[in-house]
Amino acid sequence: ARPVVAVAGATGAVGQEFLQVLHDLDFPASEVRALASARSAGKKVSFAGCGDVPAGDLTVEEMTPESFEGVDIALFSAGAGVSKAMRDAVVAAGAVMIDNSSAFRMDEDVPLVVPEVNPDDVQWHSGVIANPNCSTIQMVVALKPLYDLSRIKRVVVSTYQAASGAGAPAMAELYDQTRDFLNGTPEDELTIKAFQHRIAFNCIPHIDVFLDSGSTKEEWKMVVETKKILGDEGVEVAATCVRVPVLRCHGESINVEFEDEVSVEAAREAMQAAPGLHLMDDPEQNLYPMPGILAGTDGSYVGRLRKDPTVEHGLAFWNVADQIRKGAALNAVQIAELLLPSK
Ligand code: A2P
Ligand code: 11C
Repeated sequence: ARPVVAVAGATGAVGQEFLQVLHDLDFPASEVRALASARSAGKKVSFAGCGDVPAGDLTVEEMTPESFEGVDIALFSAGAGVSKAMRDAVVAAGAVMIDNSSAFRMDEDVPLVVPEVNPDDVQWHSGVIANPNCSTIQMVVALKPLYDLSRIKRVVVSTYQAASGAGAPAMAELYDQTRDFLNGTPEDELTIKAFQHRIAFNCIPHIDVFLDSGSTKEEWKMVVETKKILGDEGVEVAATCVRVPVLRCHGESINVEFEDEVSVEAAREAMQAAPGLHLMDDPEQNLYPMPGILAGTDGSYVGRLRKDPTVEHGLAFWNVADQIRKGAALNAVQIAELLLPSK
């Protein structure tokens, strides 16, 4: 029988995108359930249809442990606390939880999967498969073909992360604050809720909480998740994560140091052939990936590929992806595809 799919957090930024991606990939579902908090119960969310499910509004149901009876695949993006609270009910119902939150990513019995990089890891799940952090996903899609040319010793990455990474309300805050700022609203009257500071016309080097090490948790995630996905604890990652006033698409400046020589030409060829990765790299035509032209796209895009002459075997490049699609919803639905019987 075709799977029953639950979308947990269906009213959120990623939840809405789950519904869009289920349609875009025509996921072969027999039923799709939209779940959110009690606040949204009874609301309608529009759905373009997939599999046996026709296009039409879905009525949002309050998420409770009973919501998962009869469900085969539960796509979660309702926050780590909700994932933790619902895990047992989902697994007891016999469903597989594909969780976009950070709740279980580093658990030993939970695979952390990017289908272009480590698809086989889905096989050892015990009810939960974790979707990595968005900034990690787009980077490892770009690193994998390079890693296959030579082991990677060290990655230095600085991110330029879109407001929507912090959810739909954060995206609205950037929009409204920019308008209010331009209208002359005094600084102390601007609404600042989603971030620690004004995001309009600003950059904030602070995503998630600070750790004792001095790094943020977002930076730590890029370090530990990259090692787990590549299956190599020896890959060192130094990350600095910055929020920028962009609505959608994270940008990343990435420097890679290899064990062996990797020429720009060899890297270009390997990246061109890699699944889910697109080269957009023609400086003479001013062509390189940018958030302003890539919102809504599915791939991880690379440009500005060049030698890093400051280390023995080094490359540098610039990477952009729509972090709500490849960084969250699309990656999760691609994981669900790996679970289909024909795959
Ligand atoms: P709701 O809209 O009813 O609050 P975002 O990441 O864009 O902020 O979205 C978060 C998603 O998680 C929303 O769909 C939200 O539903 C849902 N959510 C938040 N808290 C809960 C909860 N306690 N139980 C179920 N769903 C929740
Ligand atoms: C951001 N990367 O841009 C975060 C959002 O661990 O899934 C996703 C956090 C996570 O704010």
